[in-house]
Amino acid sequence: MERTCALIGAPVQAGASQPGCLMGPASLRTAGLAAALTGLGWTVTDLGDLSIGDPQPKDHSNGAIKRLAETSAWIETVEKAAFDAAERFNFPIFLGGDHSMSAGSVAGLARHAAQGDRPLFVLWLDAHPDLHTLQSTESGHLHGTSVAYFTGRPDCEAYPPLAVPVPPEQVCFMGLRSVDDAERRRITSDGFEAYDMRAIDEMGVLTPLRAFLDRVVAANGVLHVSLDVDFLDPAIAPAVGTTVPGGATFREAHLIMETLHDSGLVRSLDLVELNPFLDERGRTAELMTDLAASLFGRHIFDRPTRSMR
Ligand code: 5AB
Ligand code: MN
Ligand code: MN
Ligand code: MN
Repeated sequence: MERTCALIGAPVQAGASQPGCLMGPASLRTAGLAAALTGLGWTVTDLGDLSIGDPQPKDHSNGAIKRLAETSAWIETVEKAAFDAAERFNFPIFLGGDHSMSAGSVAGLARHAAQGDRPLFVLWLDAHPDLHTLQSTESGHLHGTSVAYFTGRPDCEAYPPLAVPVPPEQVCFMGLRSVDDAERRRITSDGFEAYDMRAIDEMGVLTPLRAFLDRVVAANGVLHVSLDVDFLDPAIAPAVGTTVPGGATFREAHLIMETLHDSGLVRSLDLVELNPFLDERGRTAELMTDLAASLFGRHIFDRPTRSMR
């Protein structure tokens, strides 16, 4: 099987609570992401960084919202880039950038998957569910709205029109530990699969992950993984503006990636929210790179794996 991978940088930080994510793609490249994947037998093409023009400011009835025009322009640009990359490569990796980037990457990938008549499933590894609409966000930081957008919730109309929404039943959250009231209500009412950190403490990561992967297989789906730095415990991943204590450990995170690799279901990945200004000697960038390598098949001993399906 051909193993072509594309790196697409999206240095967006308009959606974040503080500046710095702009440097995320450069930091992941510096950590050696391309070489790590090449070493695992993949042909890696670095498509460089996307950019947006200078969008006209947009007003919104929710006065808390910050930098709507820029975020919208990024979503539109990343959506197109994601569709194109999925067309040309077996495995696109999107280098954020704050998590608003994923509103675009998931939307573009869902449009591409629909063209091949396969449902797109999304594994959202994050302390937060990012389920605010443009009405419900109180902070106004738009990195907290991506999932609401790509699942087609109302009150996201100021964003670009969405071609193919991802049904909430096709989204699985793991690692939740900071959930706002409006988000909590949506998780229960809309049928998202959600595992908070207590569930992971009680069950470990494999039981919930396998339950979700079984559903992807049953639906003949393809899987996208969106990895927010704050999924990880801040003690091992300090380079993020939204640290929440009690996150995933080093081995929990690697075991998820190793299991995802063995499933053969994953077709695309977001590495988001890395803020290199807050890093310590590059350790968070290196950890994110190593986690990507585990997803691409780095392992200690051989085990039976499935080829991409
Ligand atoms: B991230 C919060 N829910 O709306 C908000 O890091 C945090 O992409 C959003 O997961 C965090 O501001 C967004 C309090
Ligand atoms: Mn195609
Ligand atoms: Mn997030
Ligand atoms: Mn988060």
